[in-house]
Amino acid sequence: MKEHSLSRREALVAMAAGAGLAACGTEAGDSGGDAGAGTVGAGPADGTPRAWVKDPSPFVQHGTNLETRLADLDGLLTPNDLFFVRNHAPTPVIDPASYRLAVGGPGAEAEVELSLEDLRALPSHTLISYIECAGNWRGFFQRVTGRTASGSQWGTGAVGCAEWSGPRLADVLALAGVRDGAVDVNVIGLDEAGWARPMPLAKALDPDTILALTMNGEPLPPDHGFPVRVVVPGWVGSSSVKWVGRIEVAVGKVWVRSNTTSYVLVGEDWPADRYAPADGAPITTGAVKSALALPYPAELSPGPQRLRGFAYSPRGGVVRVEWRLNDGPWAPARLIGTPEALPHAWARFEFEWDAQPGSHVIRTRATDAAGDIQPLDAVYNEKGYLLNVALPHPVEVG
Ligand SMILES: Nc1nc2c(c(=O)[nH]1)N[C@H]1C(S)=C(S)[C@@H](COP(=O)(O)O)O[C@H]1N2
Ligand SMILES: [Mo]
Repeated sequence: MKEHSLSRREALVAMAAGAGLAACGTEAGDSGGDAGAGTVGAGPADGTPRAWVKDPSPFVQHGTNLETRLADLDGLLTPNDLFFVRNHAPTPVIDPASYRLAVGGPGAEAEVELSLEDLRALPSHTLISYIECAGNWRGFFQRVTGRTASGSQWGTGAVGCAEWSGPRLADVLALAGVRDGAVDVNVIGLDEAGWARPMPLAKALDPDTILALTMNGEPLPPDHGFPVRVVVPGWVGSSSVKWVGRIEVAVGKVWVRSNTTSYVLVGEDWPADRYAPADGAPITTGAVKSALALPYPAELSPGPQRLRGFAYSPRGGVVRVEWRLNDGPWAPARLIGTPEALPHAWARFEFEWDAQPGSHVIRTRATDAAGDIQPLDAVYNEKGYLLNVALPHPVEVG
């Protein structure tokens, strides 16, 4: 494998040298991201500007974003058509023939360019991983802390679980060669936002950090990053940069929008001076959570029935889910699927309930492989990230 990588890298370096590599600039921020691709703008055939390509009708719309209704989901894998969309700018439509991925930077030994064919020719790694936006559940801050957090008022549906496959980021970095002094790897998108999220070299080299070319066995849909997105299991969704155009290996810490002003914890508990140049604590991993596959609030008929939901954690998956009716005792729910086999996937859970007429509150709480459990009290942060309180879910039975 190593020899293969080396000879391939030499070939690519030679190729890149011949082509003059004009596209490889020094852009390390999150405002550019125009390296080597044919971005041709967004919008459906009728010319109506909108932020996504997929049919938005199954979703709850929040500006440029689409929230999944968890009640529509059933199996382990979220169908591509029902997977939530979090877009900081409209979905770019990228021509796969002219697409190039640029890899380089001060921490790399060479600047290389890879076509989609080059990426498809590399050894492919497949994994099942959930992706959740750090702002998922933001809309509940008012209810559980008495204070509204700023940003899209998501319910429980900025999360989904899919099977991803593509080359390991480590194998792609090896084609450019990583220098001894490399510190951060910044992954930069080709959308108008130039969305980017740096990660430490060790996370970039994690065997489960991949450049996904497929989602649930199909080429990535446009809204989910076609032709290439990075999947960073365990880290919040903002790290899984879509429409990757450039990968920059840096010799110092890289500060961009996604780790200085967005996706940072801001509030009394996170004094800004401690985190400069960030406004607060930059978020990496998500939190252990569980949610019912029901509308919020839910309306149910009386009588015995089975309720179900989804539970997930970045720390080895979920090992236990409990549920509680109003102020009653916690009772175990059944878990479907083993976290040992799929450590990055979400778990499904279910339990039976003999629903009595009236207004109820159902809470669920998950415990993960590391022993973390969802708290009963929420901690407020101004931008509304990582809420994982055992969520009081209103259920009207009539
Ligand atoms: N290029 C790019 N990548 C991006 C984003 C973006 O706006 N642009 N949004 C990020 C955020 S905040 C999230 S939560 C996930 C959402 O992935 P999805 O839209 O495939 O569900 O993509 C991440 N990757
Ligand atoms: Mo996000």
